[in-house]
Amino acid sequence: MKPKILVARALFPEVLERLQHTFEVESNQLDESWTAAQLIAKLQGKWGIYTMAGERIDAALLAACPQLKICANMAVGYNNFDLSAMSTAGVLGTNTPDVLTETTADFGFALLMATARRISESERFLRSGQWKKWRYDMFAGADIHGSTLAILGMGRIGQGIARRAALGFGMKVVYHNRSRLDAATEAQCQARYVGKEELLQSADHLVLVLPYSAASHHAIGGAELALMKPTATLVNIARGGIVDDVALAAALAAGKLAAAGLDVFEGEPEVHPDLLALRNVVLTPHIASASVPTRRAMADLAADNLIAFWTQGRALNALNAPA
Ligand code: 8YV
Repeated sequence: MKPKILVARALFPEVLERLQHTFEVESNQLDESWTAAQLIAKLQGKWGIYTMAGERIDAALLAACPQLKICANMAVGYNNFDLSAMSTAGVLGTNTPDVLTETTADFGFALLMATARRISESERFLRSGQWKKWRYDMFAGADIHGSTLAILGMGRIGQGIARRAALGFGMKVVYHNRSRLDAATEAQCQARYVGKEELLQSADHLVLVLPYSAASHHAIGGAELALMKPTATLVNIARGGIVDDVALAAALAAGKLAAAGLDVFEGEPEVHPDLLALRNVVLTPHIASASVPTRRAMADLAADNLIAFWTQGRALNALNAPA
């Protein structure tokens, strides 16, 4: 008999079909939003769940779903998983690293350039019919080439951004991370390790690419923003909650920071009204990994994790060692 799995959100039909070869699949192609209680009800009798980083897997859910053995996230970030509760409950977590690295680094760069060069703001101006004449300082922004790029969080995506910056745009790259990279990787990225304070002070542009955890909650708040240059740009493609959105909006409104490009938000899909009211922000709906081939590769890899765990007893991207 095929084991039962739940696919929590809408998914590529071809990937659903692949899953159906191995599993009895209950899916959510209507993309309904489920409460925690509805999710628990749907998980009764399920061996696995295919998640998209929005579904919270915690001790309460695990206690209510004793048959669950694997949660496969279609995302590299897995802050929706309480991994220690999952290990205790004997439940495996998996994610989708590597396949999204270059696409997400491309987007980090796109958001940086749109923000520093005021592309969204100037397009809004043009579309609203305000462009009557050219002016010497019209939408003059900050340079990318030759400037200092500061990267907080230097995993695979941070390194991809560093390579683009150094090799493509002649930027000086500094980074801060929990652990320093080895010398060969630093040389390849042409990146110099600095302390967090120096990182913030030296940044012409700051890009955030660190994972979200209790330790990184509000890693950028009022005190950190106060260390930055008033001409600097901040880009967050990591997770909402890493930046204190209220403090960021206040700094932007007060001219203590020039501009911000944000793909992730505290409490998304809600966006704080103070951010929505600002002209000097570029706001995108969590799309950093959203190229068609990459989203398909992520979807396939999450499916592969479920299939490999069932057929071979080993997932490709295990995050924990369940008890
Ligand atoms: C996902 C992401 O698209 O992989 C991640 O961690 O943030 C994005 O690439 C998003 O989490 C939905 O799965």
